Amino acid sequence: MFAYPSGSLHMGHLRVYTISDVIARYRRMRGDRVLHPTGWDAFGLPAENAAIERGIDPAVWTEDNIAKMKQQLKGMNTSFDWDAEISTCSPSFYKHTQSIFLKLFNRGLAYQAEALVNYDPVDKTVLANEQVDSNGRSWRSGALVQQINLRQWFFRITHYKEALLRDLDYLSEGGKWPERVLSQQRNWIGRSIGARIQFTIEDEHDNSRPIHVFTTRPDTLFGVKYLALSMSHPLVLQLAANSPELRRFIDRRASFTPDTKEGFELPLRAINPLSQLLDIEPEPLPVYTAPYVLEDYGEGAVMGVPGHDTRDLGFWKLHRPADPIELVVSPQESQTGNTRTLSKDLQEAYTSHGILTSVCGPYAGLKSTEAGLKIVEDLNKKSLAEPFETWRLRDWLVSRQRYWGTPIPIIHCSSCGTVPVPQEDLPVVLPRLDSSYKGQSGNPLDKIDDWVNCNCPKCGGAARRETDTMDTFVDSSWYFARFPDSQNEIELFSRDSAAKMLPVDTYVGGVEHAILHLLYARFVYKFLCSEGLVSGDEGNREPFQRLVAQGMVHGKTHSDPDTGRFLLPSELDINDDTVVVKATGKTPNVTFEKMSKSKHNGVDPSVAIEKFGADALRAHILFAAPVSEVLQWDEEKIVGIQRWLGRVSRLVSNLVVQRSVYGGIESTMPSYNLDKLTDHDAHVLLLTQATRKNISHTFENDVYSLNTAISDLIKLTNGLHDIGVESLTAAVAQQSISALLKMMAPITPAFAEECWEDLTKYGSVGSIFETSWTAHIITSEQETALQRRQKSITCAVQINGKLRFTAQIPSSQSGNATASDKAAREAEVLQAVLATEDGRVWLTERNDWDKRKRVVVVGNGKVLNIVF
Ligand code: ANZ
Ligand code: ZN
Repeated sequence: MFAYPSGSLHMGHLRVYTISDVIARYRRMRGDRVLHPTGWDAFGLPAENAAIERGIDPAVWTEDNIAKMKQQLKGMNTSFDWDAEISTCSPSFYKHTQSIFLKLFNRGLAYQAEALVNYDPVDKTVLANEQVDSNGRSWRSGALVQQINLRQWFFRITHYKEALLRDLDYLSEGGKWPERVLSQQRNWIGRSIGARIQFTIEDEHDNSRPIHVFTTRPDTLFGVKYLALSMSHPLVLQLAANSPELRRFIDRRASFTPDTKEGFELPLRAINPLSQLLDIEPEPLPVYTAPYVLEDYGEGAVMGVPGHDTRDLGFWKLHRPADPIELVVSPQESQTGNTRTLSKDLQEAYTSHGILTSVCGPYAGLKSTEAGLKIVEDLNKKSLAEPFETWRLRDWLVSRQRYWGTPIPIIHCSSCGTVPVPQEDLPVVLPRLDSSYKGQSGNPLDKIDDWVNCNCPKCGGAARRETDTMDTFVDSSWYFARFPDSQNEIELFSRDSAAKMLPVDTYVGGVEHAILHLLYARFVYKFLCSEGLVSGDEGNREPFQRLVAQGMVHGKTHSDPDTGRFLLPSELDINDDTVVVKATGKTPNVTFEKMSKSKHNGVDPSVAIEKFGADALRAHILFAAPVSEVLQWDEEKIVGIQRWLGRVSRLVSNLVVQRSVYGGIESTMPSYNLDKLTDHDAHVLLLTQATRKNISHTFENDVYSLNTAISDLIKLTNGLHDIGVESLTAAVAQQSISALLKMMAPITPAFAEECWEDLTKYGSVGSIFETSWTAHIITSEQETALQRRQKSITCAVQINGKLRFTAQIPSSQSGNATASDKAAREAEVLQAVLATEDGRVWLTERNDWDKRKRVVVVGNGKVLNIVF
């Protein structure tokens, strides 16, 4: 995902681009043709605010920021294809954003309608949501923001709702996208299958009329206790005309929270359609208007079933505390024989499916789903219900009454109406915003007369340009499709380049974009497919074939143990292993939280790069947490990575020294004479081979586990270190170390390249990135042969008489016939045990190896006894 050019990278960028860079570099080494592009999501409010506050041209502000951030990205050792770079605010890009708008318009998928916007009555301007503070006031004038209706542009994303939902199944196959993102998409699209049921409403004068509700649980129809209508239901508005009390209730709407249980009883009665169906005496039900009923969902009306719906239960208990609650569905079959289950003090609604109870007449004993279908079917015969589907997805409001966005290519003519700008007149270029805009309010475009006034493309008469610009989500809904052909002036991209490169193979980005950005991109891609611009099989018209969604980076946060106040770094006394609050001398509370200015826990990636080097940071960021999880940024832990890199670099220099002995490099599979290899050689070759297999798998299929790739590489390094280059056959040392460097190269590119250069000074084989990546460093026959001779045994290690751990060590090769054989075996056992992680911890950390008193090897290495 490309970045917003705020002016400086944040830790999230460091994380996301490290991941994508590792994948890109690995794929290139594997021989794939890789396009690893990036660009800038360059429109949006902050640039415009800079113009208002400081009189800076948004274009200049943005370009400056891009230049800075590009330097920072390069400082991260990323391998982006800068040739393909795009910026959404450049006319050469937004020309095509405008042409997508026109294509949508021509298909009736871009349209105008009235919608509520935030309006500042003092500045007389429309505000973005970000410009309204938490008290509902304008960020600039401080006025209470009003909601007014305004004609705005929409994209008809709902036209694609079925495909948007269905194709999530395709993305779910084989784990192409993470399930949590898929379920967020599913919920947002929100298809509900249920029924539309007709009740009869009677007023005080016994006039009756039908009203419809949408329900997903027609099986609970026997348990309906009331109806609730939204506050803008036509019936409610009609009644409000003659009821000041109701009017006052409706006027309080802005103060209701979404989970309020408030309601207002209307002078109406409702009749359950079941009474008509089953010919039973109708029991009139109360009717309310309630804020919890959404006006633009379903029918804007619900049937209240307190026994089986949590919100309905809360509502009922508040308004009718003395009335019974009916349970019409029960979990078990055995209870179907129960008579009416009545209760006033039901604590929890029974919201699961089950079996209909005996109150349900002819439906008693049926399972919920079956009963629901049957009830609707029966009601349907009398036109009292029909199966019905409701979607949560709404059309996409793309109008912004702002300057710094893609101009909507529409001209308003008093005789011809809404006229699209002809394709050949694109781009409609934004006029420059000079310093005179400082301190002004409203949409600057409205005031730039020589831009707004134009001629109608149809009749040639005087006309006005549309001054709304597009939501920046429109820019980012298609930018990725531009990369394969980013210089194309005529089309979005050529069919040829699209056919070669689209869809995107791997898309990496923050999980915070799980809903809107991805949904919009999926929509636009499907549209481009329907237009024939991209080919894609039905069912698989998806822009991102694999999505890697990384978790957030949280910062180390210090707060005062007494007051809970967040502390500035300057308020802390930080020593090597202690941190105290300067003022009180107490130890601060340490937590990890989302980085923010108010918590003083932000980390500037550039400063960290200066301090630790980009490669150490890249490795650390991957190592510190699995890709999908929150990463707790703790710089104290980078030393571990630095130590590792130091160790690798020493291995390389040791090998370079040894090199006078051995000549060439890059003999990937030397024809080893296995018989001549030592046990150490065998061990190292097998370890390198295993590591290579793991790493290839991780880079290719399991990017989410990149953290384990680092630990595998550290293990291999330690294995090589413990044995020592000098104890290995030169060719083996050479091969393993160059394999290690290659595996590190995608992660720590500069470091690996530098080591590689040292190693190949005499061989001169070019960049490490030009070498090939093979999944095996020895043939599988060699591997089996080595494994056979490398049989290991389990060694029980006792320290001061206590069994502490067991270790896998090589079995004895010689027969231990002589005393010197025996001594050699003892040395071998000790070395093998020390080379294990447990061995290191128990013998060198928890105990001081140099202070050992007695070491006894029993049974050829089955037991090792050490006394300290
Ligand atoms: C009766 C009922 C009984 C319901 C029960 C649920 C459980 P989803 O799944 O999200 O689509 N509903 C319908 N229209 C509504 C509106 N405009 N505002 C608020 N709520 C509305 O939810 C569908 C359910 O949400 C519907 O099924 C309805 O409550 C409620 F045991 O009908 B149900
Ligand atoms: Zn005209």
